[in-house]
Amino acid sequence: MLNHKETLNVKYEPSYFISNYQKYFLEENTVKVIFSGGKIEITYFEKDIIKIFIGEKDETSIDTNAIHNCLKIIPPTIKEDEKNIIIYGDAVDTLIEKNSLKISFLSKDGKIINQDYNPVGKKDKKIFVSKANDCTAYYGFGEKSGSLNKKGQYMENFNTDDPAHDDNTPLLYKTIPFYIGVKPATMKNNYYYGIYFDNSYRSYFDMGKENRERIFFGAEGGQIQYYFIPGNTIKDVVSKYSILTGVMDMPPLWTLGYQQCRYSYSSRGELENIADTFRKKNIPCDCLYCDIHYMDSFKVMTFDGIKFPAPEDMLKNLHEKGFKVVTILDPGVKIEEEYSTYLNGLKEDCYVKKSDGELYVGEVWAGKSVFPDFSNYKAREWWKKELKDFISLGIDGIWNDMNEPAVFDNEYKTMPEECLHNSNKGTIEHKEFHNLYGMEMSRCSKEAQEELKENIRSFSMTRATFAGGQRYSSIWTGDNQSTWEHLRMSIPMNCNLGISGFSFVGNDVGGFGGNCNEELFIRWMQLGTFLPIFRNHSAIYTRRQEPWSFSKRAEKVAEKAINLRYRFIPYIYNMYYKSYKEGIPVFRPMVMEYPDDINVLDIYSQFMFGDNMLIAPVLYENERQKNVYLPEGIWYNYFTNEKFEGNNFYNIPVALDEILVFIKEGSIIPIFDEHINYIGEKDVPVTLEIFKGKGKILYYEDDGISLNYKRGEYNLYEIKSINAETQNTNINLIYKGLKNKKEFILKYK
Ligand code: MIG
Repeated sequence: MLNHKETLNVKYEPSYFISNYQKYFLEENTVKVIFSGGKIEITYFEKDIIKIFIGEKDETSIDTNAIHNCLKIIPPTIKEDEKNIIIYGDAVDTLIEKNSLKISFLSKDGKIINQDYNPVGKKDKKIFVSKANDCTAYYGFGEKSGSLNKKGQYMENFNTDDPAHDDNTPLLYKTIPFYIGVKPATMKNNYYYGIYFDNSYRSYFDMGKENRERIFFGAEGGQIQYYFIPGNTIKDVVSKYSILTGVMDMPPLWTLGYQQCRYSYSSRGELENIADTFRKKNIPCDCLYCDIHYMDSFKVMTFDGIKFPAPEDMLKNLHEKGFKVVTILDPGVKIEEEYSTYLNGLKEDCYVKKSDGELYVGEVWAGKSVFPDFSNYKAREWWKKELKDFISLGIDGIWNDMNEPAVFDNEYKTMPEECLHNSNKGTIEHKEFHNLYGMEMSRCSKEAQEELKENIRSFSMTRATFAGGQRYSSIWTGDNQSTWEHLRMSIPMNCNLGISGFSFVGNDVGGFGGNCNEELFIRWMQLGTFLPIFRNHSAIYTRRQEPWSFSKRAEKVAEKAINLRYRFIPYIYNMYYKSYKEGIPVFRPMVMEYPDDINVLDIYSQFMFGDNMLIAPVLYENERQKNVYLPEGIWYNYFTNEKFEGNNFYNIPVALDEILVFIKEGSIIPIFDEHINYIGEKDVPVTLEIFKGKGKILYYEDDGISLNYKRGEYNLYEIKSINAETQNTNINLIYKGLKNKKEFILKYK
């Protein structure tokens, strides 16, 4: 096994186990192509999602936990000629060359969208799928540092705790083996497709680094199976990918407010004092976090009796002031004779074991600890029971940390890969479950909250997860640093997470490790307004980062950024409705909105916040001018109303207390036009800011807190700005599931 942070740096090995085509036949709507060593199975699902599985003779494909929906299988139309087997789909055909057993995906007019470079290879247990490197850009790959477009890059997936990462770090906290290719076409502008490699082992993606003619991906073990997902646009592919792996639920409205965290607020007095300071200063805030020091000797599911006396009373008190409280949860359970959580898990045999059958013991904050086996249903149910007892004190959300899992006392800094999980699919080694551990833990946090508080939306945040984890939990991108480099890095990272199905995303605002400074703090808070999750967090022994920690001037900017955030909450909530309905992220790269504009393929110094807002944050020290690209159309500076012609680069002055926000012509932006200290403090009407031009939006409304929306209790309005100059706007209630209809305030800009 490799040392912590070491990568395999896999080189391509063209060892084919595929040869000698024999025959093909159709079985339960799957095309099976038999060759001497095994078989290729091709299944067409609805929307032309195509599953490819390549296995030994008797091997059957088993999906990982990422695959969510039972997509409808489409009976295929097959044609065979001397050279090829062709399977016809609605938009994409699959061609298997009998001689080489290479696979290609073709458009209906016979053009190649994607093709194998070599046939699939297997060496020992390693898998190699290679494709021609014929795209201009590759996006996705989950949480990765470095540039937006990953063409020419090498990346690896093995969930790893690495606070000191930089732009060249191949391994980070999460594993999402999915990417989108953008391939130039002749008759239209581009072909777009996604490839989801459904394998939970340590995996690798070489996007033309080793050899610029081919890309390859593969894994250390497991099965060769991937889904090919064609689409008309990048958005279309992302949407289809989220049919395959699931979407997030509607978030509780309060989670869109400002969130304050610190490692750690280490006593009840300190936490309450932070709460009071927000209210005294009238700086809005919805949520405070308790990091590890709230626990008694770092024992999960406990409060320290001396530093955090009467937690129920504390939580009640904070609730009355309009705060929600989220507590951190680590997977490691301290070994201690009188500790009930430890004993209960032991009694029910819920911990991960070593290959010799003894419990695996690893050192974490609590000292020697054992680890719940989240692969096992019974263990998850036990953990959820412990969690429900704990949450019932009045806790509002769970922050799942250290679930790569991270451990301190061996050179791998994680569980050794030969440890055994008693999964419901049978006993499996940790090397198979490693990348799934965090996701299954975060799933428990969601389910426990929802089982306990019937009909109340849950909130979880997790550091480690896997493809499909968006169904269970929001994420933050782990430990970053208070540096300009990390501020910049967060933007392409969030963009690629959005493309990978994760919309509910945050980065530690202000930076976690190291000391922040005034200017960096100001710029990061300004960006925070436009992060899907606006959470400020900093590490123990570093400079504090509450809004008032730097200077009067910085406090004013922070306050302005937070107030702007609350102003945009109705807009943001509507963007989350898109994430819930269609898997489209809140935070998007320019290329997602303008995929045919070659100027934006590699732009990540600015981004789209929903459909209509273009954000150009300052990302360099001392920068007071920013170079901005505005794509086609007319744009307005949100604050000054200054008009700009698109398809142009501009150099725009931006003072220390400003961030550049552009609104597209014809936009309708729903906002709260009143100061509130927290969500639900009072009823605030929704104002529609209507910009010049024509446009329309769908406006979604529900109670923001219960699960009733899943039973149809919501309203949908179609709002059409027919002519902003003559103030002509139509509002139509197109779906009514709530008792009352909303009265909007109209404000023409
Ligand atoms: O070893 O709980 O990423 O957000 O403050 C560090 C303490 C453990 C890592 C998390 C960070 C959190 C910290 N945790």
